[in-house]
Formats: sequence, structure tokens, C-alpha cells
Amino acid sequence: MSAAPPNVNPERDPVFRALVALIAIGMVAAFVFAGLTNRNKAAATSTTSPSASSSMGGMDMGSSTGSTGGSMGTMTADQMAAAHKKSTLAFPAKTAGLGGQPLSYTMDHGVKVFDLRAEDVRWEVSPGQFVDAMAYNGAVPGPQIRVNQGDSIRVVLHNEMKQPTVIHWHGVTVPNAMDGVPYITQDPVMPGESFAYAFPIVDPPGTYMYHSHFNSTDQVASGLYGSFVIVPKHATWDKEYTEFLNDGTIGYTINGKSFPATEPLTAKLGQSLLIRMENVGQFLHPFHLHGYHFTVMAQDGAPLQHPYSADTVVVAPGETYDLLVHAVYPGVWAFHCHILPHVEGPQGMFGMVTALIVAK
Ligand SMILES: [Cu+2]
Repeated sequence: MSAAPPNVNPERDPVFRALVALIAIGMVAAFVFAGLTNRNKAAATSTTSPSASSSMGGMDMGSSTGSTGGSMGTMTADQMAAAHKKSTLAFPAKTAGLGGQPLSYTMDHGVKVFDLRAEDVRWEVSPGQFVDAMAYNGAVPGPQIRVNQGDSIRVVLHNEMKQPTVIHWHGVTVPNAMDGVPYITQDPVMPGESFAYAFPIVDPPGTYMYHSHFNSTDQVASGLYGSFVIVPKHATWDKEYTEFLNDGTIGYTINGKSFPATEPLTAKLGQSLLIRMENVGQFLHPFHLHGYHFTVMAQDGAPLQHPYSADTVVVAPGETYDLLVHAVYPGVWAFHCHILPHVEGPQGMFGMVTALIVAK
């Protein structure tokens, strides 16, 4: 390599080097200022606007701490450890509102009658983080509808929102007129109106869902969905949980909550658990259970001819899976989406994380 003549190499010129240093300092200052401004904006809007990027929780954490310093941003190692510890030790954190609870019904001449009220609500996704949501009966997800094969049911939808809506019974075999698609099978249910969905339950026991089929990018993302379970005559498991995934306006959530506000799955040693996985979001969520292999028993409500063993199940939008876990290893076992930006940032875990807690 031949050396350049002394005065021709600009990198050795002290004036040039000072200029570069000044520009660099200016850029860093501008970047930090922009980061702080964004963070303040996010803080200001996070309690008022569901569409603010801050509602995606951790995604915003990543950008507001800057990207030039790696994922640590401006935090020291001690600060990072403290932030992780704080959010993790808060699990399971208390928040207002609990979605997915069984919906009671009344009997009318042999028909089980359920009522669903679609309404605008404020929903606490994680401690102190509220979003504008749309909800059935005030909760995200909406209540769980549990029925038996052979039932006749009627679900009366009352629209108390400012926009039209309808309900689609996802995976459930219904007469065409009950399918809930606006201008194809029915007119939309306008604000202040009601609509009765009536159909017999002909499908086998399994995990299904219901959700809005009107302005669904907004309405489903904002909370208008719930699980629909056709229960077996005799359960072969000791306990069951439903894990309903969503990734829209309300952020990366399990049952409408973001870690550390997600609910743990608990079992006594030796118990068997059925976990009903459901995804109504826009992304795949490969759910991974630490320490265990579960058995995938059913997909989209239909029992598999060949159940199989796995530690991760990719739950695509619109899919449901039934997983069976034998709780034979005591401890606290993380259960989370394995697309890592959905679960962890520089400040710790958030979003689609929960845990299976097996007591000794
Ligand atoms: Cu995910």
C-alpha cells in the first residue's frame, strides 16, 4: 500500500477532522432530541389514541430509546437489568377488566339465548396503559360462548357503538343467512339496532371463534372478538385455558392483556391442561412452551387424525389449535410467541408472554 502525500489526505487535516467531529456531535444531538420528542409525544397520546404507535408497547420502547447504541439505547447495564426485573417481577400484574369469561344465558322454549352488547370502551392492556377499544359486554376478548353439540342457540347482538357492525361465527357451521357478512348475508346492524343470530350447534366439540365482520381491520383489532367453544360431554383434561392472540390497535396481547398483565396458566403437578390457542390478529404467532412438549390435538375445531408432539405451534390468523399438556415438571415455564419483537425489548418482556406455573 502506498501512503498518500501528507497534505492531500483530508482525514489528516485538523480542520477537516474538527468539522467532521462537529457534524457528528450535531447529528447525535438532533437524534437524541428527536427521540425525546417522540417519547414525549408517545406519552402524551398513549392514554388517548389507540392508533398511536405507543399502543404497540414494546415496538415503541425500541425506537424511543434510539438505535445507534444497539438495543441498549442510552441505558446502562444496571438500568437494563433493573427494567427487566421490574416488569418481570410485576407478573401477573393487576389491571382493570377481564376478557373471555363464560357468558351466561337464559332459556327460551328450549333455545339458549345469549346477549352481546357491542360498545366503545377504555381498556387497560397493561398496568396504566389504556386504549380506546371496542368490546362485547365491556371486555376484550368478548365473553366466551360455551355450548353443546345439539343445542339450539340465539345470540342477540345489540349495537351500542357509533358505527355499524355484524358478527361472523368463525369455523362454526351455520345457515348461510346467519354467516354475518354485510350485504352478502345481512344488512349491517346500525347503531342502536339489534340482530338475532339463531342456529343449531351441529359441529363436534372444539375451539371456534366469533368476531366482527364489518370494518374488521379496525373493529377486530380494537377488540370485537371472542371464543366460541363446543364443549365435550366428558372432558379428558383436568383444567382448560383459552389463549386468544391479537396484534392490532390494542397491541400484542393474550386475552386482551400485555405482559406483565397476562394471566398465568396454573396446574398442580400431574394435572393435564387443555390450552385453546386462537389468533384473530394479522400476523403469525409461533407459540413456544418452555420445558415441555405438548400434544396438538385439534386444529380449527376438528380433532386431528394424528395428534403430534411439539414445543412450538404456529398459530396463523384465523386458526385455532387445541394443545394438551401434562404438567409433570414443576416450576415456572415461560409460554410465549417466538417472534421476538412481539415479546421483548431493551426494557424487558411485554406483549405475548405468559407462563405455565406448575406447583410441586
Ligand atoms: Cu407473535
